[in-house]
Amino acid sequence: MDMDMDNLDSKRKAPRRKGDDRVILHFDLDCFYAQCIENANPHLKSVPLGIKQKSILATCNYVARKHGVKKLMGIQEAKRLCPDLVLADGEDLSPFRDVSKQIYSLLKSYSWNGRVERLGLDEAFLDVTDVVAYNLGLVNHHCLEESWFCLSREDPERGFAFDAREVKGCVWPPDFVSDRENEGTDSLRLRLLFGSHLAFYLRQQIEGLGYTSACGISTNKLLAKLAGDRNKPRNQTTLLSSHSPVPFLDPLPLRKIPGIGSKTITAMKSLLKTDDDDDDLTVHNARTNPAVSPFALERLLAGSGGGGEKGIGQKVWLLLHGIDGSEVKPARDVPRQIGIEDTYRGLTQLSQVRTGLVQITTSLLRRMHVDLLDDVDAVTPPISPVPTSVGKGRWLAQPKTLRLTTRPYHPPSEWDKFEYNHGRVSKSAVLPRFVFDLNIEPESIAERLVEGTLMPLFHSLNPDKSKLCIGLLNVCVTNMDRAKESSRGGDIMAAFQRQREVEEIRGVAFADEPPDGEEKAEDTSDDTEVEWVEEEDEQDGVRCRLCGCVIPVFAVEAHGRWHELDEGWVEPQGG
Ligand code: TTP
Ligand code: MG
Repeated sequence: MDMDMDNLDSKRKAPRRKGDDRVILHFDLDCFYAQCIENANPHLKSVPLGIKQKSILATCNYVARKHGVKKLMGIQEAKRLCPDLVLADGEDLSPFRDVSKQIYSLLKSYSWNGRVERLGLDEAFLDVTDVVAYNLGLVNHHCLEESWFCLSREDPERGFAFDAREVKGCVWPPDFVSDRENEGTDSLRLRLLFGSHLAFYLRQQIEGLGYTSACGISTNKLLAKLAGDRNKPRNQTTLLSSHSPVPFLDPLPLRKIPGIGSKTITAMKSLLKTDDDDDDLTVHNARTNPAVSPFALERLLAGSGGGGEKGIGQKVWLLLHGIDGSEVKPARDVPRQIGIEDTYRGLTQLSQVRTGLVQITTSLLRRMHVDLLDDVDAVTPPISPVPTSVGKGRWLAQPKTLRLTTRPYHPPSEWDKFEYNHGRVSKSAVLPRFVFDLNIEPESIAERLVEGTLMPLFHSLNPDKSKLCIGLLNVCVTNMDRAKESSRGGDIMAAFQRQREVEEIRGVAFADEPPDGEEKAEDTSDDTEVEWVEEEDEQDGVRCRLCGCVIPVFAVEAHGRWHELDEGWVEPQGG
């Protein structure tokens, strides 16, 4: 044990940087929901605009931000600061998801290695190491100002002209001076410089769709994301510190570091023996304090009661030094699951539940058409005033399972007693096959699904009708059955049918319509959702266990829903 301690404590030395050979871009759309609404209503672009969800602003445009209005601010406070604030409803997330998918598809189309990872609805990482390396190999070092950036290996004319003497956009540190004479032909600076021009080009393409963005360019995901935050909106920042990112990170509040959540901050405070406000606790405080070491962090975070995974101490220590080896995950053309939910101020009647379920299920079917059909013409254009009617196209994947989740309503007076997800329960059933019939209107399918499957699931989750008071309904399809490669050019539905027959023989149950949803249902207690914790020092807010942000109590629901948007694209927590 002592040997281990010595060994680990010797690692308190600043870790050596390795893996600076990547070029990673991080895109973050500016005031995303607000831009979506503005594009549908261009007259709103010049006025202060807030996007309302229940009693808070999910976001606001930059005109409103000039008046001091902020994301997740209460409506009353925002109106006080900016009486002219125009409010638009942001309850229906479908338009935002549509735009998100459109922008993600655009970014994917420029990737050679398929490493395009979505983060929430409006952020994406791209690993463009290969594109940059290819272009570095082509560049004429004697005529850098007239360079050509090739976007395709097959078609040399597909690309754009650029000046390879200068980094495009902002750089950090702002006074960076390059030693061009001695840097060689494949220096870190040159690679990042190429990355900056590609980032600018991609931002212009996104602007072609009507959306401005910020971008960070660096050698890993952590640094790219933090670099992009430096100059917002409609800008980009390349982190050029060739020796160490430590001076870039040191002044940042610890809570700004992705991967450092509330548990780590609490552990850090106990090591530093401080009660300082989280905003005052910087990376520098943590990194330079002798009490903080990989071992000390491991003991607190992974040891008994800590609950973190093994190696978390070292991981946090590396993050403090700007080292993040995590890969940009390959893009998936089909999400793992698709879920839609809504929150309510206590539904007490079964008829209200049924109406809520039909609404959610109709949105879910529309979402399945957008995400799972391969015919782009089949879907409504983003922010269309006309809802999608019957879809066309072929299913890329068909989910096999339908899951219903409910949670009781907790009035604000009880929020100090219960965690956000207190009382959350789930049950699943086989997803009936009529759902994939593209000749039936989604509304009719939704009605049938609610009557035949979702209401029976609801009854089994909430047997006591006298105590009915529902605060959340979530309907989710999962367990994706992908079309087989061999079916390309053939009949995809037939391929699904064959696959199902094979699986039936193996003993996997499929039913076109379960006669009784309850009978078919299985318990899938869902512990992968957002968790919230009350902390004594946080009088005004609740800390999110996922991202570490302190959220005003009234904004908890909206923030929780925002995390749950990731459901379809992000690995389950701890998974
Ligand atoms: P963000 O990227 O955090 O915010 P933003 O794009 O509005 O603004 P910025 O220019 O600072 O990037 O989140 C993206 C969208 O997600 C945002 O438009 C609204 C929504 N959202 C929520 O609904 N709840 C939340 O708690 C947060 C943080 C965002
Ligand atoms: Mg954003």
